[in-house]
Amino acid sequence: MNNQFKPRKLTRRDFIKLGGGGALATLATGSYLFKTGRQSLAAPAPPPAPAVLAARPNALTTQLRLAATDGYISLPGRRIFPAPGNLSGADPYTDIPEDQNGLYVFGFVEAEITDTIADVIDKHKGKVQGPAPIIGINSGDDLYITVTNLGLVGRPDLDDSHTIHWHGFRNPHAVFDGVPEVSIAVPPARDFPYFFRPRVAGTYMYHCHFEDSEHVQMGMDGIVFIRPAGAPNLAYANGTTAFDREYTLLFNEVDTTPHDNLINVQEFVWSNYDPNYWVINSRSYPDTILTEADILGTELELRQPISSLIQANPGEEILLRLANLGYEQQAMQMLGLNLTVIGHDSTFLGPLVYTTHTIYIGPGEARDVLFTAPAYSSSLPGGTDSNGPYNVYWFKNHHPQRLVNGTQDNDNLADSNATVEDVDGNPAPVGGQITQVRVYQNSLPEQTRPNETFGRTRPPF
Ligand SMILES: [Cu+2]
Repeated sequence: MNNQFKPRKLTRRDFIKLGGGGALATLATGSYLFKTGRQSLAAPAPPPAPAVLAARPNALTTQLRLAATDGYISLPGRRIFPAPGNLSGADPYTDIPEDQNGLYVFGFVEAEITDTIADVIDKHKGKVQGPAPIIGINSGDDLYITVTNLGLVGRPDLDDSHTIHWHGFRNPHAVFDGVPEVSIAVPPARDFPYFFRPRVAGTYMYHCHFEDSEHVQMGMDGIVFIRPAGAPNLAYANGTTAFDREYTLLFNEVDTTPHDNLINVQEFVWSNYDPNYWVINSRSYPDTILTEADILGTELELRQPISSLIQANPGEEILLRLANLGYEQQAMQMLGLNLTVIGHDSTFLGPLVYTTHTIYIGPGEARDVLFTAPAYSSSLPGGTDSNGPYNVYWFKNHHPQRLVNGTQDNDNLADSNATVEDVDGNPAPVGGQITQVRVYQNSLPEQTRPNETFGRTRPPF
């Protein structure tokens, strides 16, 4: 055993010994072998950890399938149907009115693992949703995700591949990391099975990494989180992180120009990126506060099903899993409630946990935030929905120009908003990255899954 091993530089002769081949292949192989050799000589590795790799009696295997496709989402001012509350028998994917102006996007939708590729194409091609499905998994379980590329209905001339990259995940092998230059991308009408064994609890995000500045802006992103093993109501393996309800909120900003250019077969120069929508879970206010029951039978149920309304009973601990896959930093304020930030980028902050009203969250960053729902008081601002009376607390972007719909930065806010309508066809003077916390009088049932919402927010109840 040689513990005195000194690293040495790879000489030209070593390099040649490692194999003739093409220059690129030689370089890659050489550098890999060099590192391996050095490691084993310097400190002989203990035998591979059987405790982890062999029997894991409590481990579960989760199999998912994500179909990558395109289609349209609905934003205030960019409605597909003039009155999205009522599809009135129309097929929302084929009976699109001539003057429709929904937003052309790419995305991931959940598909049946047992279907053939042809079946998945039949069922899901062109029927995009935003954002991608929420994925939650326990630490130590095995996760298989089959990505199926359905091709693009709106741009049949393009043969873009897709991948999934689990952002921030300690992936031991590049092949499942989704960076196409160093692994595998999935071409149209093909499947690829990704494998993950999650270990470190926390909130992450996943996105397509193929031509990523375009595909992420086009909508190929979602939130994935890891629960500590055996502790479904803890954010991290620490008793101070217990919660009663959880909500994933994915922040993005949207520049509609590259979306419009893409469907109209035009180039976009990304240095001209100038967003005009700011969304939470692909919805812009007032759509952000709609519950699951509110959107039944509407185009939002089909296209943007994940609510961003936060509901609570007094005294409950509420976990917000926040992630940003836009290209701007956002400052999200909670007016009137203390937020306890317990995690940054899937890392428990421990002694560094802090209390604030404003969450600063940059591109590719995640935050885990807890707050305690306060008592209900009839003297505080609020209203009544089908769950009964509630107090309202606003969770909003600090930047007033990001509380608009369809407005470029320097436009006159009042003028440009006059034409933007909410789901009922009424003028919506405020838009963008703003949602509500509604605290009721103990009228909410228990949540059975993240972002589950209850009741209707809009009369008639
Ligand atoms: Cu993609």
